[in-house]
Amino acid sequence: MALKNSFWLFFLGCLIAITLEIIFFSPISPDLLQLPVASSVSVSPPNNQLQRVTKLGEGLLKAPEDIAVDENGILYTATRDGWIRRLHRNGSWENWKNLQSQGLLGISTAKGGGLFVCDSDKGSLLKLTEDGITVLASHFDGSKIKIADDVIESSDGSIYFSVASTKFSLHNWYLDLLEAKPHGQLLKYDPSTDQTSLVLDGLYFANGVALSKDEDFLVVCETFRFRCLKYWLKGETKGETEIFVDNLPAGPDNINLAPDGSFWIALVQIIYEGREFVHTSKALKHVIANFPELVKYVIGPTKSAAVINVGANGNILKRFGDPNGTVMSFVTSALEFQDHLYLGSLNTDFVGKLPLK
Ligand SMILES: [Ca+2]
Ligand SMILES: [Ca+2]
Repeated sequence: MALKNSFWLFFLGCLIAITLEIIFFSPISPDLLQLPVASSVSVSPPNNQLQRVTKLGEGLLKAPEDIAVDENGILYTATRDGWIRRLHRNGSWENWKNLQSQGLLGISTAKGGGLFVCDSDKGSLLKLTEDGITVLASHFDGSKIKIADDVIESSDGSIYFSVASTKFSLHNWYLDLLEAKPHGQLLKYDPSTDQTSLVLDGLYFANGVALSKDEDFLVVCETFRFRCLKYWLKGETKGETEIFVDNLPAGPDNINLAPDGSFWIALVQIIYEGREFVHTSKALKHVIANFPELVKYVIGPTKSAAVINVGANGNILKRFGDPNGTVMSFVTSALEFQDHLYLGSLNTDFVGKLPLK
């Protein structure tokens, strides 16, 4: 009997020691994730519209996360092998600039020509022109920028860019999701002073940024809160923030202004269906954060793809999808240009082109 008791004491002791070890040496101090409310998810029924894309640059483009088109109709994309590649009007692809990075994310065209690029590997905001590459911002508030995520230039010359996380880097982005705390920021780079300032703090994985047609507000998407915020730049509410669209069926990634003043938002399914319970248990979060080999069983990217069209008032107007990722999966960006939607993805080797009419 004494032997049996001492076994159980030993077993209990080990269990307590392991638990304490997991909690005290955990790389995260988690909160519970606020999952979207199921009832507001059904915007319009899921469909297979994204399966109608034609594939541009197939085999050449390794995970083209974001897309931009300049005033001459030249299409740019940043790929996982560090290249900025561009598609000329005659259909030929050009390897334009190599940035020696495996973490190129959001891009957007510069008004006087050139391209802004977020390099999450080096943690910097870059400007590329025919003449060369300039680092606009690499530090903020005394710290190295981590996941520079997306960028947009306003007519007054200000360059707004998002930082997904100030705590974690891109290769362990899943820890930011498990921690479920708002480590994201919206920053503003002023080229006239070469200074970077804080616009918004406390964002849940700040991702896509876009300006409204009149530039009276800016939208910034919070991937891990399943919503996008509206930040007023003009008018009586200047400087105030409100919810633009929330309870999205998946995490919003890049956002682009459409010619009619609406927005295209790519939604990424990062949480596996049926595994939501992990995100509402701090204990399970600690276990997964300590054993990264478990991550692939609970956190995506999953195969499904979805993009939504949202009016300037925040109403969801259209939804295109490829629910099983048959043709396009993990779509991260949707850009409308001349009656077509151009789609970027972290899971394809092409840019999708979808006719809208
Ligand atoms: Ca962009
Ligand atoms: Ca992004």
